[in-house]
Amino acid sequence: MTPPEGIECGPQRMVKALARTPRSLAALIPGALLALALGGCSLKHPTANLVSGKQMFVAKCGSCHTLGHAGTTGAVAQDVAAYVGLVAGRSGQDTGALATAIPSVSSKPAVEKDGVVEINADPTGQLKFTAPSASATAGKVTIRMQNMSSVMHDIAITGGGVNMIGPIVDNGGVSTVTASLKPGTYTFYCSVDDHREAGMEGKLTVK
Ligand SMILES: [Cu+2]
Repeated sequence: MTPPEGIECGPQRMVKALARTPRSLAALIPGALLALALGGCSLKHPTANLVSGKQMFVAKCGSCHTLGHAGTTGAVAQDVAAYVGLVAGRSGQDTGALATAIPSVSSKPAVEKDGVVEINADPTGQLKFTAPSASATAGKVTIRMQNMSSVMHDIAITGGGVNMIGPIVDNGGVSTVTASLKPGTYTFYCSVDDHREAGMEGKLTVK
């Protein structure tokens, strides 16, 4: 069967791709080639909808990452594609260099000091706050969130009739909300996209 226009495959293509690949990526290549070999040249994939994947790549990633096949312009996406191709069909967790590629940021409950609770965004860009939970004394409380990453976040609080959302910030920006809080349990979260669902939320206990 001849592959559809725009889709290259076969051993020669793989050798060419390997020759162009930076040495740092070489370790990823056997797995990526295996995935290609298993996937053949068709658009069928055992676990993913490739058409939907391309549409989402162009809509959400294409402004920053080049992928010739998708016709997008920006910085090179080969590394991203190689990683995703390697792990997409696999279960379990990354091992070796990949396991430690994203540094884990210390995460401990935030405690209010002089009316301010500091809950920062994960500086590596993960959808996490640096505190999984927080506590404060009743009264005027400011939640201060600094975001050193390039992923846009805000800080928001909800509960007990309080609903406040701070400004969206990135690259070192600070987002704050200030509210008069009675004793009780509140939820702090990031309201950007689906960050809250992804894990950017926690409980604020006020006593
Ligand atoms: Cu966020």
